[in-house]
Order: sequence, then structure tokens, then C-alpha cells
Amino acid sequence: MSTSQASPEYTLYLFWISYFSGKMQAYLNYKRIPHRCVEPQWSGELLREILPNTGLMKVPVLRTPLGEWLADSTPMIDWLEARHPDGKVIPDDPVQAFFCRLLEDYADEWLWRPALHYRWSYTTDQQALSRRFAETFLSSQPAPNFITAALVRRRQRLIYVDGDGVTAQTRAHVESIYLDTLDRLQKIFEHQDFLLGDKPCLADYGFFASMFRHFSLDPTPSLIMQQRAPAVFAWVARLWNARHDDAQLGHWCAAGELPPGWDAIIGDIGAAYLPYLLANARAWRDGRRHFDITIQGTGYRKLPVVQYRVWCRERLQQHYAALPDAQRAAVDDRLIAANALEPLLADGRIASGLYDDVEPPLCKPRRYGRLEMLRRFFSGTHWRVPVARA
Ligand SMILES: N[C@@H](CCC(=O)N[C@@H](CS)C(=O)NCC(=O)O)C(=O)O
Repeated sequence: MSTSQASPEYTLYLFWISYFSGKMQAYLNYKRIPHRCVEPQWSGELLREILPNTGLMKVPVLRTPLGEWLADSTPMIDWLEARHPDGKVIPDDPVQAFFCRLLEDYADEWLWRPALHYRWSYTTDQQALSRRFAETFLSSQPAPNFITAALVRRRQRLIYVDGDGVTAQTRAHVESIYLDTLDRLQKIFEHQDFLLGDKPCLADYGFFASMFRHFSLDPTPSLIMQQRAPAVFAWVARLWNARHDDAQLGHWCAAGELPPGWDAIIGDIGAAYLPYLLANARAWRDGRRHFDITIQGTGYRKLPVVQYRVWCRERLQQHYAALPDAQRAAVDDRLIAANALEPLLADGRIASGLYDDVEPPLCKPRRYGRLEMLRRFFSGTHWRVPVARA
């Protein structure tokens, strides 16, 4: 467990090239929540301090001024919203709040595969980024950088490309997820500054995760974004620079309404993401480690079962169940039109068991023996496999 002193500000542990770290940084900056950023070394703070305090070798992780450890950007934002109400990113209107959460979750999880594919399948990107890993949070490894970089490329491809169903057969579909998202967002940002109107909302931060640190900055997808979706490129910079007390920010659209551009995104959530979440949850319930699924006509084989995403589905169901009666019909109309209600509710609640012993985003300290530490050093906690020994 950490012995460091409580600090008056939050400490955000991050990797400067990381998907979810960019999301948390942009959110904390918008809210003007005082924090300092620390990039941990893999075999230093990440293994020795973050792992025993969170059960994860992942970033972003927040250490609060009271010394609590928080993980997972989605529940972290909920937690921070409750404690730092200035510049809310979740609307009070229940319809808008529900769809903000749905879009955030979709963007967080469904754009992950294309983001990792572009980074680790294209030669220029994998060379540049593996070098960057070696020179930053892996720089204390004794091996020369070119060997560390080669090992990084192999690991990332094994886990997040080959190991996540990206093959010659699925590649076009994986890339279409990025390209179609660019087209949908381009249409929205041609007319308004942010997703729900003229100030940022939670859904902006969901899309920002992939769009900032991966798609707008990695060489191959960045060139595509610059040429195909310049308004998205501009939104990335605008959101990065947004602060809640900026007098130039406008308003969200009227309560109960969503911008017309959201329909196509919700359509994809119903056609692809929620059926995927359902299949992942069923496979988890059946005790499987992999599952096959056909999405939009493309057959994916041996997708890993991800426990965290079983929890994501539970959480969306909870938000749906908490909708006031007066707003339920409006939400249902939109979900039914997108074929999204059935996959959201099918089979009822499938329990992830992920947070049975703790209230997210709070983390519980865990003890690791030497052998387990060694295993974690080599494998990390990709796809989240927290080994809980309290
Ligand atoms: N659900 C987490 C995901 C965090 C996550 O996947 N972080 C990545 C970087 S963006 C990581 O640290 N991966 C470590 C690994 O792949 O071993 C969140 O929302 O913050």
C-alpha cells in the first residue's frame, strides 16, 4: 500500500499516449479540478503502487486528496460530478442524461478495437508508438529500446489485434467503425461546437478517448481524419481547450431533445454495440472465455469475453430502470426505432460480479505475492483480470 502523503490536489496517473487518459485529462481540465499528472513506470509505480492499490496495471487512475484510489473513467466521472458540480457534463434532463451515458459507453468500448487496430496493424504507426512506449513508461527496462519496442509490438498485436478478432475477414468492418463514426461526427460538428449543442457533455468525453490520443494523433488515422472529417479534427482541439467557465460556451439543446445527428449513432448502437454487449454477457454467464458473433454481416470469431463490459451492460440497464415514468416512453421510442431496446434488456440482468466487494470507482487494496507480481510484470492486467486477494 502507498505510504505517500495526502496532497491538496488529485494525482492523475496516466500514459501520455493513452486513450482513456486523454479522456480524463480533458474532463479534469474542463472542470478545472486541480490535479497533477504523473506518468508511472511500468515496473515502478504501476507495478508497485497502482497494482496493490487498485488491482490493475492500467491508467488512468486517480489518487484523491484524501488518499483514496479511483479507477475506470466512467465511474470516476460520475464520482467527480457528484463532488465537483460546477460545469456539469451530465444533463439534468433524464432523456439527455440516459443517451449521454449510452453514447459514452459505446464510444469508450466500441471504438477501442479500431483504435488499437490502426495503432498496431499499420507499420508506420506501430513503429512510432512502440518506440514511444519504450522511451516513456518502459524506459527503465534494462533492454535496449529497440528490443523493448519489438516486444511491445508483439504484445499489443497478440492481445488487441489478433486477440480481438481483427483478421483479413473482419478488417474492413473494423475500419468502417472508425470511418462511419467520422462521417457521423463531421455532420454534427458542421452545425454545432459539441455533441449536445454548444457546450461539452459526457458523450463528448466518451468519443474524445479514441479521437484524441489515437485517431487524431496516430499517423494513419490522423491523415484520414484531417482529410475526411476536418470538423472532427477541429472539435478535438476545441474540446481539449474547453473550460466550463468560458463565457463563449453556449447551451445544450432543449430538454428532452437530441440533435438529429444522434440518430445514426444510436442506430449503430442498436445494430452493433448492444448485440455485442449481450453476446459478451451471455458468454460470461456461460463461463466461456471466447465467443463468436456476426455483426452487420461480418463474422467475428474468438472474441475475448470482457468482464468489464458485462458490468457496462448492467450499468446501462440500471440507468434505464431508473428513468422516471414520464420520460421512459420518449427513451423507448428512440431505442425501439434503433432496434436497441431488445438487446439492452434481453435475458435481464447478467451479473458481472466485478464490483461485488467495492463501490466503483473506489478501489480496494490487494496483496500480491512475489510470483504474482512477476506474472503481472510480464502480462499486466489487459482485458482486466484483477486477481483479488484481499
Ligand atoms: N475501463 C478503463 C480502461 C482503462 C484502460 O484500458 N487503460 C489502458 C490505456 S488507455 C491501459 O492502461 N492498458 C494497459 C494494458 O493494455 O495492459 C477506463 O475507462 O479507464
